[in-house]
Amino acid sequence: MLKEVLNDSGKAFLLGNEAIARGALEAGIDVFSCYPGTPSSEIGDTLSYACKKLGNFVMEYSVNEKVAVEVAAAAAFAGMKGMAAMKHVGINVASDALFSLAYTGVRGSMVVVTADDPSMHSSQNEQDNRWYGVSMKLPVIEPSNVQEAKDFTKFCFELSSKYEIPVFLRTYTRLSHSRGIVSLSPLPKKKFEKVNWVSDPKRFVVLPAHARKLKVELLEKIEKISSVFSRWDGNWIENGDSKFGIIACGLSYTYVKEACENLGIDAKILKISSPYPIPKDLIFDFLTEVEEVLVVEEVDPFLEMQVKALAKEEKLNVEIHGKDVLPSNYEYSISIVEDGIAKLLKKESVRNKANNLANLAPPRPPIFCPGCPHSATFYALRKAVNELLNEGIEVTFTGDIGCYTLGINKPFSAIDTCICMGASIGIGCGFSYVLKEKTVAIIGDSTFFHAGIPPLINAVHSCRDLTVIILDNSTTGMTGHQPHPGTSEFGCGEGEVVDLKSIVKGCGVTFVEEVNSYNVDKLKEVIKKAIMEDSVSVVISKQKCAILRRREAKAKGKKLRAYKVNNEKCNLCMKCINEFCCPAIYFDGEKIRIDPVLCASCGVCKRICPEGAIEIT
Ligand SMILES: Cc1ncc(C[n+]2csc(CCOP(=O)(O)OP(=O)(O)O)c2C)c(N)n1
Repeated sequence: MLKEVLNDSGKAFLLGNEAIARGALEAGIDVFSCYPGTPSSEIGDTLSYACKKLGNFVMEYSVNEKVAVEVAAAAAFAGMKGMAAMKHVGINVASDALFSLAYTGVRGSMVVVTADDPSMHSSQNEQDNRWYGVSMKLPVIEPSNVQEAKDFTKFCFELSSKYEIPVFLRTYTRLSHSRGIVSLSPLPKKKFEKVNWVSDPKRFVVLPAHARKLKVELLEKIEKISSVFSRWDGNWIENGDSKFGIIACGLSYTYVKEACENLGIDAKILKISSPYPIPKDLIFDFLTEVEEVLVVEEVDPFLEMQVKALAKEEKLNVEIHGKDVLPSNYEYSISIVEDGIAKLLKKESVRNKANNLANLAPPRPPIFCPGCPHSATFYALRKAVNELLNEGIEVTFTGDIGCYTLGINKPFSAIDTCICMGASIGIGCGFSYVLKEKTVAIIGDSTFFHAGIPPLINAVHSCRDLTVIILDNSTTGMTGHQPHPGTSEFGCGEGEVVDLKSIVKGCGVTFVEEVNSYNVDKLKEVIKKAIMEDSVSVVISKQKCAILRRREAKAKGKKLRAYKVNNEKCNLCMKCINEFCCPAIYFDGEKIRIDPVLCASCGVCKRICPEGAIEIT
């Protein structure tokens, strides 16, 4: 629980992400920065809470992951303790800084949390960020339970400080979002105090001449760390009674334990919590004691390849398996691991039935919330493009990542592409070169600040014919309502609000109009006008996220007044259901009704009803 994160000692029932935050607090963190993204977001939300309560460290929700890493790195350059957290794809954004940070190293300590998402519960891809460890030459630590999540975070700070190197802590959805009882250590009594900068350009200015020397030092550091990992108690061997061994990493370790029990086998197990650099000596010892080994790890054969390479290098006579009997995609489960082991040992798998029961749950695809301003924007957009289509003007939609990606669904069908944050405008620039249709790029406010500004400048500079609709709901909605530069908070206090419209104008856009999203008639007209422009046009569709409106009303003791249908006037044309699709409006078989509990009082249904049959209660 959030409050328990600040307990002085004893035990607490924590979410994996809360445990990571607690680990950072126990380590005495000075500066924390993040950009939200599932499954990492609660690390930032917990440290934002802790920062306001403790006041002995600083934190910010940065504009994007690259900036987050740079902010934390600056603290570590100055001899302090910095940590940055993000989802796996955030590391792609931050990677430019990270590759060179590996060279400079740090004076204090720096931990970078990468939250991977096997099975893509809430992500556009399933990239395995352990590879970043190899290519950047940065250590990767991977916990397998909530206690380890806390303890290993602390360990990452210690390792980073000792070897003056940034360290990755790799978590993943199933750990970040599960709860467990965690034994706490006391929080250090510390103050936050500024320090003086000690200049060392040979280290912190990566000119080629400096970088060449730093690269050699980096290789030496990583070699040393590999031997440290062979002695670290986060990696260990469990002796079994057979010549069959299993090497397991992360959550797979816990699956392996149960799968072996279910199958009644007593395998030797090597638990690896440092997938990079691998503890070579420990793995060597393990391989010499077995004849056949199965490497169990989610997603890529990352350890498997390294173990095979080591066995070949050392000319060991051992058969190594992994992805030949286990899948390279999606999360594992006890039954998947059990099947893999059984297949290899030619045993009958005693399948765990829980997974099959999960399949019985009815599918519940995500939908816009009642009163979501994005529904109103997509309603107006769909109306606008239908009217333009009648005039022979066709439109393509480039989408972006956020709640508004749901505009892909019927009846709006207004997302043709979605790749990564900011790509709506970048792909829109490209489409405007090659497509006959007009292009509309749809992007959220947080996403615009994160990655939308450079492509907008690009569009203006290269004279593109492109309409950009910025959906400004004054929050980073999809990840849990974190602040962004367009809002008044920055994580640890009140900040300066950066005006979206001024930025758009500052990028050189001359057609910029801001419209209340709920004013669907005006919005439709403005969108049509914007699309008909032959240059870059920007429409800012502005209205606070309905969940926040509801919360604010509640906090002020105000009750939102629900709308209702006057069934005398309603002629069952179904436009409110078929064209607007508000989850609060339904047809009960005879009449259209509005669920007063769900209604968020946006009033859009009243505006669009041709019969004037919707009234405020
Ligand atoms: C590089 C990267 N970082 C973070 C995320 C997680 N993420 C998905 S959408 C989004 C922002 C959503 O906010 P906004 O653009 O304001 O749209 P809203 O959800 O409020 O409609 C974030 C942070 C991501 N997909 N990629």
